[in-house]
Amino acid sequence: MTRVLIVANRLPVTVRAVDGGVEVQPSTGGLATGLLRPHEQSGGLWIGWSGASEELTDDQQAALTSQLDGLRLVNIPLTPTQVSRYYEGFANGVLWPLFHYLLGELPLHVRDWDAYVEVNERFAEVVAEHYRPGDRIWVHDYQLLLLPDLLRQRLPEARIGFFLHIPFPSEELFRTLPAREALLRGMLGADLVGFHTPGYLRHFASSLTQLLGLTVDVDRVQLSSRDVRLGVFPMGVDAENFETLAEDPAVRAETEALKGDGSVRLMVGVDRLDYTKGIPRRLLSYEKMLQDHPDLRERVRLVQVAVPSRTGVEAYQEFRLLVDGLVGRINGEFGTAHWVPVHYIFRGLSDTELVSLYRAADVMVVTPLRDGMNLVAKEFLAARTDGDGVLVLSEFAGASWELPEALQVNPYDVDGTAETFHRALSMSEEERRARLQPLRTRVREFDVHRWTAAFLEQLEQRDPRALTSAATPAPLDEQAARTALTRRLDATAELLVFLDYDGTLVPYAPTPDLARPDPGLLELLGALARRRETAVHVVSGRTREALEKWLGALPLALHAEHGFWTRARPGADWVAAADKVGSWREPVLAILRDVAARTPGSLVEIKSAALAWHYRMAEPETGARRANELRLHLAQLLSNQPVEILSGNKVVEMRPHGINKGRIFPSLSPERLATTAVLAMGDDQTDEDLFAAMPPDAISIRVGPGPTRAGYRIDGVKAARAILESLLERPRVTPTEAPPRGRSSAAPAGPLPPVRR
Ligand code: ADQ
Repeated sequence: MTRVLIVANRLPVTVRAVDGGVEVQPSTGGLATGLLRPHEQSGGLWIGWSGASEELTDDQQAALTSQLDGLRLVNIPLTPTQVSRYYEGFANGVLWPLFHYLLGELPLHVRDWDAYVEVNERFAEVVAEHYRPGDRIWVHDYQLLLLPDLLRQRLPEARIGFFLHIPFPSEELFRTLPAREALLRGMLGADLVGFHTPGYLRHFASSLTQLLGLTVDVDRVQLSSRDVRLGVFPMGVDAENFETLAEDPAVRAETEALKGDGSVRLMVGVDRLDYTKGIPRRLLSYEKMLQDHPDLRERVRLVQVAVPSRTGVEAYQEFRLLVDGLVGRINGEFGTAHWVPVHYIFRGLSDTELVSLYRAADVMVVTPLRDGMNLVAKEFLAARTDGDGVLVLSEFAGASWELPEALQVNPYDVDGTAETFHRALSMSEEERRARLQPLRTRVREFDVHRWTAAFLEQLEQRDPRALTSAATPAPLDEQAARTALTRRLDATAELLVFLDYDGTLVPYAPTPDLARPDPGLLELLGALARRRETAVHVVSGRTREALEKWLGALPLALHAEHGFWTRARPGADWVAAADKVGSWREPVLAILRDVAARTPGSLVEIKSAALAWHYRMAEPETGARRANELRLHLAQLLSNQPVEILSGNKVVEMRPHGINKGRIFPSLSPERLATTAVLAMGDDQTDEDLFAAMPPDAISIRVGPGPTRAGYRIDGVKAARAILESLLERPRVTPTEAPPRGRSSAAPAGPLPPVRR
């Protein structure tokens, strides 16, 4: 079986320094349980920090390593400074509150970024040291957002998955982070990025669009050399284990003891003591319920368990005092000699204690202000083999979209939550059972093992639409393109060059009119066209007028509107490829004008044969959405018309059928082809027609990202121009196998003789 390398901030153990050595205890958290199976079955490694923050002696360190080795765990020791800056400072002090929408908990001045980078790099080094080809790497959570890309740089071929256990916040909030772009790029190093809910995936996709300008196609992001898939994998619990525990005699006995004679109803809350979990507002709602419904006094009890957590972070120390104060206030105000309204436990519970509470609860209250998933809610459901009990669940817990039959509350609405608490306590047994049953079924079906398997299976699969699929070999890089070009030039006598304009020779400008050629480009094209035995064609979607105005004086062949119009040489007439067909134009133009009016920053371009709607300056998400709607609408409208709908780079274009850039390639005899080097460069979908029409020996180059049939890919306009310049550095020499010079001066046997001097 393929080895899985699990990489998480923490190893699934607790380490304690003891006299003369260390004590290593396995931990039983949700993540540890879920991942233990692939860890054991795949024979892989788990790489992370042991949690020991104090400096261990050399002997203790050696004892620790040897014990961890036996469990196939690899420790990444952190210094006390790293713990305080990377872990408590940046990960828990900045990312944690921000990703949970709690900006008020952020420090005024964020200073620990460098420590976060340093530790992520340290993780990358250790993982790379242990990596063997064929291993799958699965990186976990917000402490390691940079790691996927750091690994990609070291291990370009590795299959890397990343899962985020906490929410991914809305783009509006995420963008407040100074290091926002670096964090997104870090995550994009993975092949598969997983989230608990579709909402988090949407927020991430929208951040990629708004902050990095990337296009996300539902669940896939196209980078220049590979695709990244996005997926939703709601994490589950080990339901079977909770069911077994629930039937344990010790649990049954404890449950009976907790219930007593049934005269006092039990509400239960179980959380880490964390400000995201909503404990203070939960207490206020409970207090409000006691105020509004005095009949409940002495007849209800809230058991609130809080495990100490992140006690080194200042915000958590203050938070503890707040909770202590509220508990004291409610107990002081409502308590009697016979009754304590809030039973507060500040420690971790054993499994038996925990499951007994789940079983004894009349109402389980899970009301976080924000929570990636929340496993407590699912553990409660799994434990309720008796089919009874009510779950009150915050709509801001990731679990809420999977558990709609729970009583959902907005935890910020203290009064509303108080009323829901009351409703939960008053619910009939029939309704309680009817609601619980589907919830339990879902928790049993989608348990933690299914979660792990689903993620790993998807990581294993190749995306059928990916650029790197076996059917289309991945394009080679700039260096390979140059080598191939040199080799081809050495073996041939003539050179034919086909160049797209926008995005290839000049960068995109806010409006089409602003993308005029700079003097450097004019000089480059002029020199290239004057190169011996060389013909240069510029083939663009632009109008005749634009090309004539900007490039007309150069000795180039120009092709406007994707090859609808052609001008063979300066001063020659523009020739149309077909009659202008037009019955579809008027209604389409009216639609485009309407869309442009409703989409600020977009505009309509009217060409003689084609119509285009450009949305480069529109707000990216609105633009992309309108483009989709437009394509769908036009596809229906034009289904029986001789019109093609094209999606270019931030443009939707309609043009007569059969007119595309591919048609301009002259038909050359096989002998002529053998002695002609052909180079084609373009950056968008319309250039794919050009590449498709190229002979097998041609060097076709895609400029920038996107799926392509081209043999090579380069970064952008700068690289494209550099390739053209390199042609000038290689003066034409007649190779021995090339035909005599006189022959090459004859016009090629095609409709469009290349321009030559
Ligand atoms: P957490 O924030 O830790 O996890 P949660 O999902 O509720 O939150 O898991 C807590 C775990 O700790 C549960 O297994 C629970 O049983 C246990 N626990 C809590 N209080 C306890 C107590 N007093 N005694 C003993 N055990 C206790 C992060 C995200 C979550 C996400 C998980 C998994 O914040 O949103 O669900 O990761 O992805």
